[in-house]
Order: sequence, then C-alpha cells, then structure tokens
Amino acid sequence: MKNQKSTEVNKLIENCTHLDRVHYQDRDLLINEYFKKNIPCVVTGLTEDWQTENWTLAFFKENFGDLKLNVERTNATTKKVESKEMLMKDYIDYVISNDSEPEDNPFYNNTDFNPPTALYKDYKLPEYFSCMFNNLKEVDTMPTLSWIYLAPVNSITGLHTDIANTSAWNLVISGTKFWVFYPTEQAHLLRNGGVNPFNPDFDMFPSYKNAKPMVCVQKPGEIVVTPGGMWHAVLNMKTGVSLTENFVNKYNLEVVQKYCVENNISLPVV
Ligand SMILES: O=C(O)CCC(=O)C(=O)O
Ligand SMILES: [Fe+2]
Repeated sequence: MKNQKSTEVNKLIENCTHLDRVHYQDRDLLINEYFKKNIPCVVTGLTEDWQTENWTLAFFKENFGDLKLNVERTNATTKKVESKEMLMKDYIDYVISNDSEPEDNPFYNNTDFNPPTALYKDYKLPEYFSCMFNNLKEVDTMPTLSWIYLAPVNSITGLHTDIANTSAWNLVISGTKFWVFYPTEQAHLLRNGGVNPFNPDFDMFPSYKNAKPMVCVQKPGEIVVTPGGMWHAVLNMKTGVSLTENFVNKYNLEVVQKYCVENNISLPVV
C-alpha cells in the first residue's frame, strides 16, 4: 500500500488508541465492558473450529463464478459513486490482478453478496452474536444482514454508521483491514460523515482536527465488533476475504428500537 492513504493510516496507527482484544470465551467481559458500553473491540479465538478458512478467492470463483455482483467505488473528492455489474469470476480475476499493480481506489463488492445457504454450516455463532431476525431468511440466502466481502488491496468502505443502528461482527478470513472508529461523543466533528478519514480535508472540515478515533489493524481469525450507531470506516490494507453480519439481540435491542422509533420504521415481528 504505497499511496497518499498509507501516510494517513501510518499516522493514525502511531497516534491513536487501538481496540482491545478479548477472547471469545470471556463472555461477561465482552458483554459488560464492551457491548453494553458501546465500545468497539476485537474478539479472538472464535473461528478455530470454523471452516471459513476454505473461503478463498479461488473457492468463490470455482463455486459461485457465474453469480452477478454489484461492485462500486466512490471518488473521495467528488463523492461520486461509480458502480457496475460483474460476474463473480471476472471480479475475482480483477481483485487478483489488482494485487500485483494496485489501483489507488479499486472497485469493491461491499454492497453485495449475501452468503449462499450452503456456506451457513461453515460457522457457528455464540449467543451474543445471535440475531432475532435470523428466521426471516430468504429462500436461497442467509439472512440479508450477512455479507461476504472480496476485497482488493486499497479498497475502502467510507465513513458510515451501520443499518438502523444495528451492531455488527466482521471476520477477516484472509488479508488485513484497517479500521477507524469515532466514539459517539465525537460524531459532531465528522459533519455527518462528510470527511474522508484516509485523506482528511482540514480546510473543509476544521472540526475534524479535534477527532480522536480508535483504530484497529485486523488480521485473519480476528473479529471486529462495531457498536450500533458508531461512525466508522475501513481500508483493506491487503487483498482478502471477510464475512460480516449485523445483528439485533437483547444486548443492543434498545439502540435499534430507538433508531426505528425516531425514523418511523416498524421492526418486523419475530
Ligand atoms: O470491511 C469492510 O469493508 C466494511 C466493514 C463495515 O463497516 C460494514 O460491513 O459495515
Ligand atoms: Fe460498517
């Protein structure tokens, strides 16, 4: 990763607080000190008996190569989104060829690809990651709050909060992700997510100078947990595959319900 983003990322890695790592069996610690307090963290050790390490780019190309994917990229300055449809096999060829000559801002499938049902057996979630809407599955896919990302190096998911203030877990299967999180009391410094954390324009967003993000360099086997409503952004420092699910359960239901009431959304009855 040699571009203008890497200078900013190195600065953030050096100067910011890094997320804590907690073993998945430390359930009470996770729930009381992180989930209930809305603090992001990294869960370790959970995937040791999962089969997700078989989910390589070659595996997806071979088994799901003819699926259509939407891929997109956003121009960091103009905010213009460029999107297109590609067959999975062509997109994977693109991701692999990008690895030897990386683009600064490659296309990314971060809005598309729900895990096909056949892959559900490859991972097993603890109760604290369960989702009360899991039984609202579509016929051929996992719950639509679940996504697989096939990420080229340098690809980015810009600053956002997750859907309806749900929380999320995100496993890096291969590759490396860099995360920035802005604790809720700093949300006003981000001007509604307009700022680009990987190349901030301080003239346009002067209040951003006071932001003190928390950061994480996430490696294979590690799961980053994003609390509902928290602004965050991700840069893929290495090409790789990841799996994420958003969830609603007793530990975050209140935050999601509050969002739904404020935005006139009725939650499905389960
Ligand atoms: O891994 C990514 O690119 C994005 C992760 C994330 O924030 C999300 O899925 O909402
Ligand atoms: Fe997110």
